[in-house]
Amino acid sequence: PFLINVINNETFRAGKCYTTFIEETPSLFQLQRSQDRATKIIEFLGDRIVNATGGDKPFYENREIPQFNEEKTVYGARDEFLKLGARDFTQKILNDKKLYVTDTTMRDAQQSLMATRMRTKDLAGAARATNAFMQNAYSVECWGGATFDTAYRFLKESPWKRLEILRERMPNTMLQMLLRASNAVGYSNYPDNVVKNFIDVSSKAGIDIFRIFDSLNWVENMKMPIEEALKTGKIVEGTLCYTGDVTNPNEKKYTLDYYVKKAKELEALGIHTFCIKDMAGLLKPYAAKELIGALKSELKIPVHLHTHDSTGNGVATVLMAAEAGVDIVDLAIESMSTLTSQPSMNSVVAALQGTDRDTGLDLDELSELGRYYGRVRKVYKQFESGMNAPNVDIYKYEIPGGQYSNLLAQVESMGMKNQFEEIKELYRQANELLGNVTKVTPTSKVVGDMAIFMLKNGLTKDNIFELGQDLSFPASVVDYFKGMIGQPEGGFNPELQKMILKGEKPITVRPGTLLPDVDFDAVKAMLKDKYDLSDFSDYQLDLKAVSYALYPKVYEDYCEHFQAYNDVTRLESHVYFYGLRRGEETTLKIGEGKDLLIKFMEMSAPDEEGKRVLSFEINGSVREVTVQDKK
Ligand code: 3PY
Ligand code: ZN
Repeated sequence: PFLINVINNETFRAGKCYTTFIEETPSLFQLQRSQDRATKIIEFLGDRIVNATGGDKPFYENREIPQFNEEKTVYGARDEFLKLGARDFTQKILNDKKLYVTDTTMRDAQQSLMATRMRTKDLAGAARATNAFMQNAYSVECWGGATFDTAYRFLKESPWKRLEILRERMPNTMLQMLLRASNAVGYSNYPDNVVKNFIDVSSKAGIDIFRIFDSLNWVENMKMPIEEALKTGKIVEGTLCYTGDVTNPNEKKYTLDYYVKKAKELEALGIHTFCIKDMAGLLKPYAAKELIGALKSELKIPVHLHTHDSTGNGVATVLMAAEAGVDIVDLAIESMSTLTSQPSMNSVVAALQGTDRDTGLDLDELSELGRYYGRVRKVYKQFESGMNAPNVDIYKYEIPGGQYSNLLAQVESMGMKNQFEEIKELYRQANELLGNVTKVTPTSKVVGDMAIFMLKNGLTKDNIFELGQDLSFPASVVDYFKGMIGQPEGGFNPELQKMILKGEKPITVRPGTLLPDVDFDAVKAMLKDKYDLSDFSDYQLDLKAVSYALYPKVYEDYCEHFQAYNDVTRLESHVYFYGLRRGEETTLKIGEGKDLLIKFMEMSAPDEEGKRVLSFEINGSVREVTVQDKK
């Protein structure tokens, strides 16, 4: 009976793949719409039930979203920003005593704790309450960094749709994103026109604050994105990554002078605020006091501090920075804080209550949000790093929080679990060989790849010139030495560069100047041709073209998934990751006033080809699907 369905619709078969497609082309779907949706969804669920991995499957039913007083008028930082504009607003906060807070829960906290797997549905559940509770805060970091590609890649959802939903639910809140300068939200340099286009459409899609950093603190790489972001009228935060230790008398490179000099270079480019991005949690409390003190006395714009709590010193660092006059700090809601994440917002808010740096945030409200995230977090258990205590080794190895767990997983998958101590030491040595760089996406990956390569090939910093001559080094390491990420402070080790490049000539200019522009008209024409996008506006086409330009394969995989299974974003998260348990029901809203009640009934044993038959009840009638058991 469901032969005449979406799958067999010619237009659809040609490749329609957008989450709003069905809503926007109702004529195609009127008749078979719910039946088609049901078929696709149970095919998706069947696959998850049979093939999902991840050990103990956590379940989270009875979604309870945080409560807040919906009657109360909210006047947030965004209202003030819209009234005053970027320059006047940021200059005004310079005069405020209160410590402004950025809530990182929706971006960096979930990126650092659970491999960026938090789905839009769970973020959206917190959004309205966040908008109300953060009215005295500075911003909510909710987009950019790794969230862009992981949304498509692992969650099969559109990051643009996420931004649209969050924008709509947080109208009074400044939405902040992390931009990796010429790497945009990717892992390598993009042509200039891709970066420019991305900034332009992100601004139109609702971003208020662009935090822009370069993984080598190479100002040359940051100029163009900063200039472009300034053109949007939004707030532009120039950022330097922190490494080393400014209080170490032996520190020769990453000294107070280094940071102050570069911060002033960024200030001269016209940024509105300046940020120290301590991605590995290396900024010790007394170092924070010195560094923030120096920056505050030299800069005429607000200073923002971003740190991680991997060493357990995060709250102390933030409080010392507050003492030294920092204007804004990044913190995460309690149940999503500490360890590889940001220090706890609740702790800092409590610590400063009644002082002249009181944040103006309410602890009961933060607890309400904390309880929500605490419930949601359980579903993501399989993506957590397993780090359950702070670790001051991080000061020695300088491994960013998110990478620490990744490296552990990589070493485990190579069957070398008991060599984790060795890999940490090799990471330290690899960093030295690469010229003692700031380690953050993508340079952190280069150092990590080099360390793994050294482990596999028995290399150390002492024997690498002897044993490394005939080896071909990982692509990321070769690219780094070619200058394709940029120029490191102090330059490359020439001997190592020669050995790794094997005769290839490195570049010394900004890589973006050498990459040919992407022809966006051609991309749009190709997408239109392939996916028949006649129903979409120019703006929507721009978003799709930028996604394709950044991640062609990941984006098309997402499109194919959409074709096969339709929109999976409305499923509850445990259902999305694991399917349903036998006898479990889920309600799926498929349109205004249209719900599907889906119940998983039975599953057969696999036949000789490994196929299982699963039966579901959908709004009372039984349907079966056959699923290949891939386990
Ligand atoms: C990112 O680039 O995603 C980061 O969070 C870097 O710290
Ligand atoms: Zn971070």
